[in-house]
Order: sequence, then C-alpha cells, then structure tokens
Amino acid sequence: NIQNMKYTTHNKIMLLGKSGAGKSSSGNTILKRTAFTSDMRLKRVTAHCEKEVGLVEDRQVAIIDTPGLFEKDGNKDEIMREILMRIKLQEPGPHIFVLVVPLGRMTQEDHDTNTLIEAMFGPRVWDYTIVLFTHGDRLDKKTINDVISESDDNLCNFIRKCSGGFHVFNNKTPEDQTQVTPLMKKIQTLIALNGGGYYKTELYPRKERKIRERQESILAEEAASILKKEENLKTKFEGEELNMKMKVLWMKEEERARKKAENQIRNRKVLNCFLLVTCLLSGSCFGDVHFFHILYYEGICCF
Ligand SMILES: Nc1nc2c(ncn2[C@@H]2O[C@H](COP(=O)(O)OP(=O)(O)O)[C@@H](O)[C@H]2O)c(=O)[nH]1
Ligand SMILES: [Mg+2]
Repeated sequence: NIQNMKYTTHNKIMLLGKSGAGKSSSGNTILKRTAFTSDMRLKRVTAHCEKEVGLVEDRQVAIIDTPGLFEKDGNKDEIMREILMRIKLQEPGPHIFVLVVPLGRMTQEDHDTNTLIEAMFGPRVWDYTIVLFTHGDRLDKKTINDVISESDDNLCNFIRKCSGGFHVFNNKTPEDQTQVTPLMKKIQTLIALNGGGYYKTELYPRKERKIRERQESILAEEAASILKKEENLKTKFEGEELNMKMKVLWMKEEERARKKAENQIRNRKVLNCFLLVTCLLSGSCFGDVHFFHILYYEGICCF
C-alpha cells in the first residue's frame, strides 16, 4: 500500500519526439533546472534515456528524457529498444507521454516519428499523449490556438487523436512558470481520464507484450537467486546506499531477463518455422489443425 501511495502522488512523464525537437529543454523548463543536456553543439545529445525527478507545484514528478527517434547516425531499432528497455517492470510505466514537436508545419519526418511511436507502444499510446509545441517564441503576436486553427488537416487530425490536447512552451524563457502550470493541469486531467493508471504491459503491441510477459516469468523463475543477491547486499550496505545498490541489481536482472526472453522467443520462432517447413515438405501434417493452432496461439508463427 505504501508503494501504491507513492505511485499515485508520483507522476511519471516520458518525453518523446524527433531529435532537436526540444525534449531535453522542455524537461528542464518543467523541472526548473538544467536536469538534461540540451546543447546540440556539444554533440552530447541524449543517447540513452535519462530520468530526473523534481517537485513541480508540490507534486513529485519524474521525467524521462529519450533519445530522438531520428537521431543522426542513430540506429532506429536500437533507439526503440533502448526506450522500451528503460520502462522497467519493477516500476510503473509512464502515466503520460509528452510528444514534443517544434512549432511549424507537419513534415514527413514528424509523420514517420508518429508511426514509430505507435509501432513501439501500440495504438493506445495516443490515449496517454499530450502534444507539446516548442519554439513558442515564434508565435509573435499570435496565440497557439490561432496557429492550430490555420494549420493543415494533417496536424489537426493528428492532434485530434491525442487525448491530452496540446500546449506550447517557449524554452528560451524557462523562468516563466506560467507556461508550466497549464501543462501540469492538462497532465492531471489526462491522468484522471485514464483512471489514474499508467501505460502497462497489456497496452503494448503483441511482440513487446510477449517479451514482457516472458521476461516476467524468467524473473519469477529466478526469484530465489535474486533474493539471495538482495540479502547479500543487505549485509553489506544500508540506507540510501542500499537503495541504490538494489536499484542497480534490479536494473541488471531485468536487462538480463529481457535479453534471455528475446533470445527464447527468437529461437522458438526459428524452431517453429523449421518444424513447419519440415512438416509441409513431408506432407505429413496437412490438415493437422492442431499443429497450426499451436503455432497461431503461441504467436510465433512466421507467416
Ligand atoms: N528558440 C527556441 N529554441 C529552443 C526551444 N526549445 C528548444 N530550443 C533549442 O533547440 C535545440 C534542441 O533542443 P533540445 O532540447 O536539445 O532537443 P532534443 O534533441 O529534443 O532534446 C537547442 O539548441 C535548444 O536550445 C524554444 O522553445 N525556443
Ligand atoms: Mg535531448
């Protein structure tokens, strides 16, 4: 119950969007400090997901900054895997996705970014999404509503899909907290609309769901040995240091379990393809409904 209390007061927000959109800067504006590196010239743009916490209007908020989905020299699949892997099984997933988009016309790259996000998290992702426009300084004398009402159908249709609506930030004036307050209100409304829940395993696409379920079984099978490692840490450390060591232990165990789950699923797929081809070639199992049934329901069929 203590855990539940912690989770209900703690809002976890994941920033998504293409590189250079203003994710790190927006994270900094929300947290009122330079929590994430955002200077593009340093070439130290976000390569891994980073989590930072802070108090925003008396509410504990955790922000996860992610690598841009169109990072130069970045491998798209690797970035997607990095983002998915950072959403731990042992902690609740994000309550909200904030899709960061620089103000302007919707480009093909924006469209492709949205396709990637949906492929990664599944079609329900938009129920948990707020669009955050950056470069509010470009608005001049217009309001964001003026810009949206004048914009093309693509953008309007896309915003319509996102249950949290939209908001605008000028990250050049991060001290202006009057822009953060309405965003936090929109986030609270959307969290309420989703029943206070976070983005959970059931909402992911089939492949990711399978990996997560398998990963959970692996962790359950290995619970005794992980418990032993925890006990060992408890004899050596205490307080905050113990907490840190435990977190690192779980991070490593989860990553190991994920790799194992991915390998098991891949191997089973290969094996089943092999069995299927063998069967078809020998002609022995035509009409063997049971065999196809197993393949289909295991979700490992490759046709
Ligand atoms: N003028 C202006 N520049 C911004 C704004 N938000 C971000 N930037 C700049 O855009 C660049 C990319 O921002 P960054 O936060 O690193 O983008 P990320 O790759 O999505 O994390 C940086 O040089 C920022 O200073 C904004 O609202 N207005
Ligand atoms: Mg960044």
